[in-house]
Amino acid sequence: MQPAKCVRNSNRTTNSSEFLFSFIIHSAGGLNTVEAVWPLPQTFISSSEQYRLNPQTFYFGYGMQSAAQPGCTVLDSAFKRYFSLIFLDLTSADQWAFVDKPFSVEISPLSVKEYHRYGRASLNAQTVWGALRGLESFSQLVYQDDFGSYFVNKTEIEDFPRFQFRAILLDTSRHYLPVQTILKTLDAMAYSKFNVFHWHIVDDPSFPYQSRTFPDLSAKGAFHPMTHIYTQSDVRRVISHGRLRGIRILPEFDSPGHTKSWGKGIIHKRNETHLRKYLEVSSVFPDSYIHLGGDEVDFTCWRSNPDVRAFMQAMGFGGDFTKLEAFYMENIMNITSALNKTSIVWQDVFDYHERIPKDTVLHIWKGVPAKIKEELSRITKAGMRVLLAAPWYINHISYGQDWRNYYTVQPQNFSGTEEQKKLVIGGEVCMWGEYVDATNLMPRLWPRASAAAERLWSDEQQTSNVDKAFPRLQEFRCKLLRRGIQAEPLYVGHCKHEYQ
Ligand code: CP6
Repeated sequence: MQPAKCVRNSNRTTNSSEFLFSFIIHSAGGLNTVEAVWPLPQTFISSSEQYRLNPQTFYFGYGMQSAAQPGCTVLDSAFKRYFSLIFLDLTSADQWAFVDKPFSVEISPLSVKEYHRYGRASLNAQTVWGALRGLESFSQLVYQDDFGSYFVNKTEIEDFPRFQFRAILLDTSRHYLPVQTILKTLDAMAYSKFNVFHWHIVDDPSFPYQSRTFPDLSAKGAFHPMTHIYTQSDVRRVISHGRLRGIRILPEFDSPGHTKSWGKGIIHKRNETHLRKYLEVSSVFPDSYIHLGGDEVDFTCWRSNPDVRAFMQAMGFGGDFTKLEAFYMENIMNITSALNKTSIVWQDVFDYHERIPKDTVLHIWKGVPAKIKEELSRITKAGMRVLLAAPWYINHISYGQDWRNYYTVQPQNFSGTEEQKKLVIGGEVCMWGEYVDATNLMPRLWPRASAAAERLWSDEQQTSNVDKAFPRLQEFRCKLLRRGIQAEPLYVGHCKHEYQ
């Protein structure tokens, strides 16, 4: 929880109100840089006027008019983080005297003209989350000359995200990912302005989540009951690390399919177990969304079970397993609603269900491009919101520059009304874990996920040329290396700061 020091939505982890941040840097000087910010801001006006930053005197501060003030931990800690990221090699810091005015951050809607009196660089945002995005952009503008001095060019940026949901899925069931690896991924997500971490935490192979209510699930279902689990304190660390970076944690407890690992430690008391399970999930994870899964239900399993068949007879479902699936999903979607949370489910659920709560989000994961468009039309026509994952299976790899495919996706290019298109709330890069663990996660994710990040953040028209994006993404990848992210190369070339 935040003290009153950072009013305006800073307590909400759910509403990605990152809208409208802008900043202006005034200066006098010489050199030039390319459009240095990834993903591309909505408005970006830069000049060759150069401005020198002195690490001895530079600081981030709150504007006098700002609704956020010292004590707002989200911004206090972001100031520290971005100071370190900008001045990574402080040991060789400039020694000469130079008096900077502060970089000031305003959290309140002021008009552009009012910035000037606060200093040479000022950032204006409607929420702390918007301010975080602005700090990221500012940090990407700073560069060093051959002598190690820091510079920023005079720049004006106005920015906001095209889509409110910009997610990355990690799968911690096929392989366990150490908490450190997850935290590092959250760091890198913030660099590309992703704002949702979809934690596909359990699945068939293992159940690493250590439940308060049902400790046997991980005791018996994890790869190892002590070393390959996420304790309650691990989960809290992930949530707080994400929150400080403006990243919501969306937990997925996929069922009724993909639940083999649950079998070892489950308690067989159907209704009561259900409620207690979702009560725990809804209280451990503060986000207002819960992902319920609902994909790829294998009916042969149910068919093989006499208890299941007897239950179906009693319920009047006959031999129709889709009715049983509908019954199950409706049950857990209603429990989720009763707990004041919104459900996200994989698209399969749409096919068998008439009674889906209206606010449920359908998650598109399958199909060739033509089929995906059809599905987007069909589901949004029913007035349901959709989240698009299918074009961004980043766990799939091939020789060459497949980031270009991720970049050229057009999430709203399907037949439908403007109203329907608005129901596309965003997209998700999926890293399914069958062939991925901590050894190869980072280079597989970055910078390929960043290509999708620009599609989800930036203006469609301004980012329609993939060849123009190439040098910018190469440059951004070098920035990731400098920050210690093992991002793989896009093609032939070198970076000033190679990965150490
Ligand atoms: N695991 C779970 C998966 C997949 C899904 N659910 C999946 C399978 C094939 C493809 C993409 C995703 N590995 N639990 C489906 C959402 Cl191509």
